[in-house]
Order: sequence, then structure tokens, then C-alpha cells
Amino acid sequence: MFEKILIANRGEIALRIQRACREMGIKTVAVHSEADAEAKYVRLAEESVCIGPASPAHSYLNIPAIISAAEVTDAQAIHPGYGFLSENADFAERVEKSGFVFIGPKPETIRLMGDKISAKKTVAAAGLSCVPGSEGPLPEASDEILKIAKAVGYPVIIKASGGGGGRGMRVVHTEAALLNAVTLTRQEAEAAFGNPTVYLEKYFENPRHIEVQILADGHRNVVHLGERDCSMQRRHQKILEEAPAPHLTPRQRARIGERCAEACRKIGYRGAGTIEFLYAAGEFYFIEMNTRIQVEHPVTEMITGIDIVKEQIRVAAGEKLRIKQRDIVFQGHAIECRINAEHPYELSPSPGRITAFHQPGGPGVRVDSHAYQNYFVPPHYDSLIAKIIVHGENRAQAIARMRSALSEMIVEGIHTNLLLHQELLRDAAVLQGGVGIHYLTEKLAARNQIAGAVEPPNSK
Ligand code: MV4
Repeated sequence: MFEKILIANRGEIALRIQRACREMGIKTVAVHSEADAEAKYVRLAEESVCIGPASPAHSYLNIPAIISAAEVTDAQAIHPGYGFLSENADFAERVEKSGFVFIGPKPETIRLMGDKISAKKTVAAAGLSCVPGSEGPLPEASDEILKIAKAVGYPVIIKASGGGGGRGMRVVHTEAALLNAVTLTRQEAEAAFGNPTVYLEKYFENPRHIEVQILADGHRNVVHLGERDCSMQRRHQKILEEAPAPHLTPRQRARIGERCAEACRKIGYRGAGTIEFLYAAGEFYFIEMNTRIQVEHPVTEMITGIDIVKEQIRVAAGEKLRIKQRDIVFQGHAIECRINAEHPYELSPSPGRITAFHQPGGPGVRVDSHAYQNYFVPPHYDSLIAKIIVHGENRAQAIARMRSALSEMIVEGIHTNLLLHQELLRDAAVLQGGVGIHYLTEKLAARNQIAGAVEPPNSK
């Protein structure tokens, strides 16, 4: 096992990885920007290295600075967390070429999944159903593009192969709008990703977003840890996730999970991974695979009792998975609310100093947070300040626990979305479960229309 791991990330996930390391007797190196120098998790690490100024491009995305930090501290492995360099195949490659272990999949796998056309092709060959559409890139010829769209049927969506996570997409409702949309998406894709390749899919109007968690050791041992429902999002920012996905049957769960595990076995996957699906009319359609630990991994940990970060570290060190699929039991229900430093309804960022901070507790309540009283939320990074995760014997108990936890939580000095979460946990459709990916956007639009006539909301 490693003696020392460098954590190439910040905030709650840096602290989360550090906790896994401490439990395993592994020393940690924190790297931080000038803006994060005072952060608590930096002090809790055995060592810390400042890797640059506040702007992410010069610090958390600064590959030479991170590799140098690993060299001077004698770390053996680098955990990238989520975001930043976590799905950068070039980074993974440079980490390995410099003699360190990258805690994640092989660089080739990251590259394969980073290109959305090659990802679709790979998982389709490994047995997963994909959204119907162009097989591979859209051709240049207009008549061929029109023919493909006609065969698929409108509405369609044009997606950049270099995109993902909601970047570089355009919905097209009519044949008249198609060719222009393809041209525009190609131009934007070239500008944003340096790759103008686009593909076409049937557009699903209001699917759910369900993802399957995978663990693999690179020795063909692969297990699935069930699914999460992440439909509650706005502008591709998830705010509430749960496991299991409401109203799925145990048979559906076992079937999609086993198919994902089998696909990863065929691909030769190693590490933790998430396979994202659109779920519509009872069917799962693959859209993307994420090759990193995800923000919402704790809901899966709560229902399985498996520490996904520790497993990532073990398989990166070359250990075989000790967990067998038959030993994995899904118990009860878990919900995560992401507490962001932002205005609760407009969702615009609200950085600044936290003047009072109290986190909830009690049975079945977990809080993953790097924040504390007097912590300054820097304006340079994403606005996540805490994740409240609750577990209950069933969904109703999890909801009751989340309501109680939210009511205990105190954050003063900045705006947060706590009130939005409290409202969501009283919303009839949310209580029913299984809302689509556009639910939150529509609810906020309706709410802001009414609120706009009165006072702007203030959560301070
Ligand atoms: C789609 C779609 C509808 N139909 N593909 C957005 C993020 C990226 N991972 C894929 N996305 C979508 N792809 C087809 N064929 C709708 C979305 C989408 C979405 C998906 C998951 C979670 C939130 C979303 C919000 C808007 C659009």
C-alpha cells in the first residue's frame, strides 16, 4: 500500500480523500492555491504545498506544479478528486510517466470516454443500449445529415464529441432548423474543444438522469453498487441526488447494474466509474461515462456500506477487489442535498465569510464539508460548501431525516440554497419521486414569476 498520497484537489473532496487516507494509515500531501492557504483541510494534511495563485488555471490545473509537489514531498500516488484534472488523460499520462500512480483509470480509458463518440461506440460494443442516432460522427454532406435526422425522427439533439456534461449541445425541432444548428454546434465545438466533430441523437423531452456506480480492479473483477437518481438539477448543476432511484424495481436495478458491470469487464476498466443514462419509458439509454469519483458518491456509500474512495486507492495500488457482487446488499434509502454558497432561487454565487456555521447530526446523518465558522468562501471556485447526506430505512424516513437535518443547519454571513432544499422536500412531486431533468428549472421559473411581483428572496 502507498505510504503517501498527494491530493490534487480542494474543498470537501480534498477532505474526504484525506479521511480515507488517514483511516488506511496513508500520509497525505495537500496542494493548494494562495486563496486556500488557510483552509482547514490544508492544515490537517501531513504536508502542504502552495501550487500557485487563486485562479484554477494557475494552481489546481497547473500540471507541472502538481507533479513537482509530488516529487518534493515523495508522494507515491496522486488522487485527482472530481473536476479540475480528474478526467484529463494527458495529466494521468504525465503522472504515470513521472513515476507516480494515478488514482483512476488508465489514461487510454479516460481518453476513450472523454470522446463521446468513441465512448458510445465502445459501450455499445460491450452490450449497453445507447440513444438512437447517427452511428458515429455526422457526415459533411447536407443531404446525408437530413436523411439521418429524418430516420431518427424529430426532435433531435446535436452534440459535440469533445463536449459532455451539457457542454456543446443543441436541440433541433424541425428539419428547417437542422443544417444551421449543425454548423453552429460544429463552430462552437471547434472553438471550445478544438474538435468540430458532432453527432446526432433522438432528443428525449423529459427523461430522468440515472447513473450506475461501478468498481473495478483491472483484473476483470467488477461490481456495480447500484444506481443514483440525479434528475434534480439546473443548468447541469445537480443539487439533490438519491439512491436507489425511486420506482425502479429490484429486477430493473439488477439488470442494468449487471449489464454495466459486464460492459466494464469487457472494456478492461479499472477504478471507480459512473455510467450515465437517460431513463425514459422504462428503458435505459447510455449517454456518457465518468471516469472519476463523483460529488454524489456518498449516497451509494450510505446504502451499500462501501467506502468508494478507499476502494479507489486499493485498486490503484494493484489490490484485487475483495467485494463480490453477491455480498453487496442495498439497504434503505439515501439522499444528498448539496449546500451551495449561492442565492437560493436565482442560484447566483454568494462567496464571502461564514460568520456562523452549525452542522446537523444524529442517526443516519452525514455531513461532508470543509467549511467552519469564520471560513471565507473564495469566489474563484465552485460554490459547494457542504453536502448533507442522510440514510433511512426507506425513502420516507430519509426524507424526514433530511428535513430535520436541514432545519438544524445554520450558515450565516453568506446566502445559501438551504431554503430551496427545504422547499423541495415539501414539494408533492418530489415526495412522489421520479421527477424528470427539467423539473427544477420549471419549478424555479414558475416560482420566480410569482416572486418577481413581490420581494426578491433573501436567505441571509
Ligand atoms: C440528452 C438529453 C435529451 N436527449 N440527450 C446533458 C448533459 C449530458 N450529459 C447529456 N445531456 C442531455 N442529453 C438526448 N438524446 C438531455 C440532456 C440533458 C440532461 C441530461 C442529464 C441531466 C441533466 C440534463 C439537463 C439538460 C439536458
